[in-house]
Amino acid sequence: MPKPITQTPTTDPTPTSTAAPTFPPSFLWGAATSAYQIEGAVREDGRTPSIWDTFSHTPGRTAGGDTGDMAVDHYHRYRDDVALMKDLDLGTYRFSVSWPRVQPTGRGPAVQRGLDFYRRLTDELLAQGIKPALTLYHWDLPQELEDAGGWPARDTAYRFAEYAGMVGEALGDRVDLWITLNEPWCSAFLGYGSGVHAPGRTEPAATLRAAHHLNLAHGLATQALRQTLPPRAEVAVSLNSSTVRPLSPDSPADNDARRRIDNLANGVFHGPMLHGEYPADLITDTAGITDWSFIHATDLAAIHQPLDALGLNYYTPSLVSSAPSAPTTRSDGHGASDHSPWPGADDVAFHQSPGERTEMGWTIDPTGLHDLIMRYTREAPGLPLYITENGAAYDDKPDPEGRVHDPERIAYLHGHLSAVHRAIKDGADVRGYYLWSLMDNFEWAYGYEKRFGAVYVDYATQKRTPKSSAHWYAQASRTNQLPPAN
Ligand code: IFM
Repeated sequence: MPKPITQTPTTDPTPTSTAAPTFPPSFLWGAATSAYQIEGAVREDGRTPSIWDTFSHTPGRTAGGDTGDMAVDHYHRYRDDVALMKDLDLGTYRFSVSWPRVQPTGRGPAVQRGLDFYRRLTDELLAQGIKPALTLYHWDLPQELEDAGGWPARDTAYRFAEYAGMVGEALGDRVDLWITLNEPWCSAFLGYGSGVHAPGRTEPAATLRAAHHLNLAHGLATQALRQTLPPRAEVAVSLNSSTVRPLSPDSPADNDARRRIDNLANGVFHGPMLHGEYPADLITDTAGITDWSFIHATDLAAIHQPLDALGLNYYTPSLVSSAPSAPTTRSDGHGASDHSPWPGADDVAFHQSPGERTEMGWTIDPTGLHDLIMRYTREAPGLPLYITENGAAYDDKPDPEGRVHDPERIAYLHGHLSAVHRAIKDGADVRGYYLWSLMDNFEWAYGYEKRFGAVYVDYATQKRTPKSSAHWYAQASRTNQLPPAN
């Protein structure tokens, strides 16, 4: 992974005025996490292993052999964590439910002890005036479902809908914002394509089958939720839609590479979810890999459910060019693998966008977020948007007094929130923003090496220390305005 360049951090380049940007009065300020990244307690109260337990315990899969066994022990510390959120003036908190905790093995009845944890968590949030936002699937597929075929198997979509209905029934009285899937692109393309995520398979055709069954799972789960949730509840999905740019804007070949990656990154999900069809050129471009005969006659109608909102997760844009002899190990920012996550696009090269980078090696570019918001404002007119993830990893360390100063993260947040503000001014209906992440946690294949938190966690003691960015963000949340970045 390239080292980040540390210079003056990038800000949104076209601020609308010098006054502190003020957000709409109902704008929600939140932070996000996910179950496997924070909970720990992987063997408690009936939970069974997920694909991430298996993957992280497989030698060589994660940095340092790190696992989520303990993570940041949120399962036992949730009360203190909610108190911390209250101290930080968060208006909303996005968390995910661990499927193998509430429905071990992915089949059969829900386990009360598993559901009770999320009841206690949401009760605590509500008691503190923090709106819970619940994600049903943030990558922790019960291992038994992977053993039965995983996402490339159609049955997994039915299993997910059943699970969604159970959670909807149990928590529908206290959660008003529901997100079916988090970043299905990562589940399909990193889990079954490049294999850098669980379950670590590297099968191009299975990647596209997985994408379709994730789409189907989203549609069926949305229907199941509608049957149990009160009318006030919003149902959404969080896509890590990518802003894809051609290396040479005047090159037809680079523009064609951009088009193909855009279909594989974005259209493969938003096509069926928002428009009820896959992009026709995605099907023809990948004809050498699959004939897509796994799409059944009623699937597209099942996937194309009315949504109440769309969640967008954004970190950095992609820069691509046509490269007929592109190497198979790619620098597309999604981890090193000899297998491409992009089926049928071996002749596309990924480039590092110019500019400063975070500790992930990801270029900081708030204009990519503005572009993304405006794209979905056009793509889905009238559909409210939430930024369900945005944030940056830096190599944070406590100073001798134990304080953690992270001015780079403040600059990153300032730049991206300014871009959100600019998009709202340009007519986008963005209802809220969830900083990734509330606290440092298990960053998947990178283990605990990368710190995304606004709150520093000392992994030896589990002590939480809000970084200066947490205090900056609390002020933004309290005042509904962006404080200066320095
Ligand atoms: O940590 C992840 C999160 O689980 C999903 N979105 C991207 C984050 C940073 O890599």
